[in-house]
Amino acid sequence: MRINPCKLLTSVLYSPLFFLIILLFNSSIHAASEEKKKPNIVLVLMDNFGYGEIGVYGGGVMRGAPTPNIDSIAHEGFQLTNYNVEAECTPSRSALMTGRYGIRTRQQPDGPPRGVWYGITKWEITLAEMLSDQGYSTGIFGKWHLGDTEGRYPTDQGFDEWNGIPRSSDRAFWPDSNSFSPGSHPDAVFTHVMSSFKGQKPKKLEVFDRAKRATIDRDITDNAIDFIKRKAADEQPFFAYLPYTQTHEPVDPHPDYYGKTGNGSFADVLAQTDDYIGELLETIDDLGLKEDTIFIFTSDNGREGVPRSFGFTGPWRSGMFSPYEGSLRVPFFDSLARSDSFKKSFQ
Ligand SMILES: [Ca+2]
Repeated sequence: MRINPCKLLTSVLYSPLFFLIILLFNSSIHAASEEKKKPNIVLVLMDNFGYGEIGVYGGGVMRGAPTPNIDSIAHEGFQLTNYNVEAECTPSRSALMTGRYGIRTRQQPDGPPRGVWYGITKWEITLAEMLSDQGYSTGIFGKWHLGDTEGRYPTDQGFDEWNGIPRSSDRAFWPDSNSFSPGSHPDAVFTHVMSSFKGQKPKKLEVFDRAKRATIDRDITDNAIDFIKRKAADEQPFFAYLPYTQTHEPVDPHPDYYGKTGNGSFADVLAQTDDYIGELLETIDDLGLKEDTIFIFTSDNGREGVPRSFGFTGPWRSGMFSPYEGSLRVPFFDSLARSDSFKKSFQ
């Protein structure tokens, strides 16, 4: 492992989820020590997704779409009611990946050229790197948002494979906008869906426009399921990170879900997401991995900060970008590996 103990100890460490994963990892190793198995980890990270969306937090049906599959994670494992993150996408994801305060990971530009400085500093030690050092296969399927230049893509920061978008979802507005001016600024370029393997330069796939926007979470689910099945066949412990995208603006449901709930696009995406989570849980169960897999569902920050936009923070004030709980207090579920032996290790 490439940890410098002095540097680590003297750093200010932050992300509660980062440490929870390490705690769960160690506890599950202990619980499964007789079998000498390492627990698989599936981490679903929602985007701009508030405290009040899921059924067990008072959302679900009240938000226009029941969420039985996501609720089931809380029923079988545990649910946190005061889990806190940072106020927007990049710092929150940076803290999650490194365990450090987002501001310490150098993800903010100091000035032009923006692209050179944008993203986690290359020498930061990520969760994916730590798990790789423990023999895990690591895959990210979805939105990275922690660097979009050479050396700062997910497969430069510890992940074995990636399929998704490097930046944020609002870039999907650009290709379909008649006010977009190509060449007006060096950064005025369309985002592409990208894919890469560790050690390779990422390939650009489709342009990330509104049509692609509506189907990308389906792709994320399919790619993650494919990854999980491949690693299960190889009996390889895995870390599957799924940063879903479609609850961030623009909220465009998949065509299969558009209008399905009759309660608007956000409810359609909520129903869609719950079905995708159901597919992931069913895949894990069908592969016989239920006892060996930690399944986490949470969000990078609360609802969209734009007042006209979608989302619900439950009883908490305001939304993302703010210092209030509507921004910082988000849903969190953990399956606790859904195994009796694992649960006993906490008793
Ligand atoms: Ca976000």
